[in-house]
Amino acid sequence: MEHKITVWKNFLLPYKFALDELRTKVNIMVEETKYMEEDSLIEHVKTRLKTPQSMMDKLERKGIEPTVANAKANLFDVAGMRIVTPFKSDVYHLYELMMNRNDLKIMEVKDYIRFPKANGYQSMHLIVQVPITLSKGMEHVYVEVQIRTLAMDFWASLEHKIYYKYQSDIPQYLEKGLKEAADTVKEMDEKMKVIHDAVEGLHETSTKKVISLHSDGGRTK
Ligand code: 0O2
Repeated sequence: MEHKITVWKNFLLPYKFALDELRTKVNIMVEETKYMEEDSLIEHVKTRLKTPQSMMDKLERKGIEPTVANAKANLFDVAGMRIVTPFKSDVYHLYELMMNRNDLKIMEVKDYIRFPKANGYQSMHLIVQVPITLSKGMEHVYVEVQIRTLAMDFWASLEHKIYYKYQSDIPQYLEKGLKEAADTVKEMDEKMKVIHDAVEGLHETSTKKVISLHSDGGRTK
């Protein structure tokens, strides 16, 4: 048993390094953009490594023998990074910055923002290949990156809690409530962006849009 745990711990080490490397690269992208545009592209970043138990469970669910070799070949979310941004446009800006780097390779894109899941879930998912240099040479490690706005993240956290509480069998009234809340999230993200752009004087049209958000034509405070 002791030996088995050591094997899984050693297996996880390159994934930890890949998260460290990717975090540095994201920091550089964000700092550089901030220097040029002042606004920060991100609110916060969280990383996590799957536990050996959850990797074994996932492999078993897929009908695969739970070994480290199989985990390496079949699991692309052993290392996960969640980047939370203020606005939807920041999600796509970050995605573009990542795409344009020649030290990262985007292996898969799932755009649940343009195409939300049936339950209302919104997020941009990327599988990113990150190169790391070890004493034995270079390795390419997969990291699952989720990029979403604060509002989308708020929704996803609550939905996740409910999903686990009800063991995926969510009562219909809660499902309906979550779907409505997801529509509100979408609307809020759009409104906040319009207001932000108007304040920053980015677009004349944004100012007009903000005025039209006020039922009284924006004449009263
Ligand atoms: P954890 O602990 O959050 O990582 P797979 O990658 O094989 O598991 P799939 O469906 O192809 O399966 O992956 P997808 O769609 O890219 O989603 C994987 C992760 O996205 C999930 O990880 C969640 O973190 C998140 N996610 C996907 N759909 C939803 C959703 O409807 N609600 C919420 N709250 N999160 C979602 P895990 O594996 O669940 O666990």
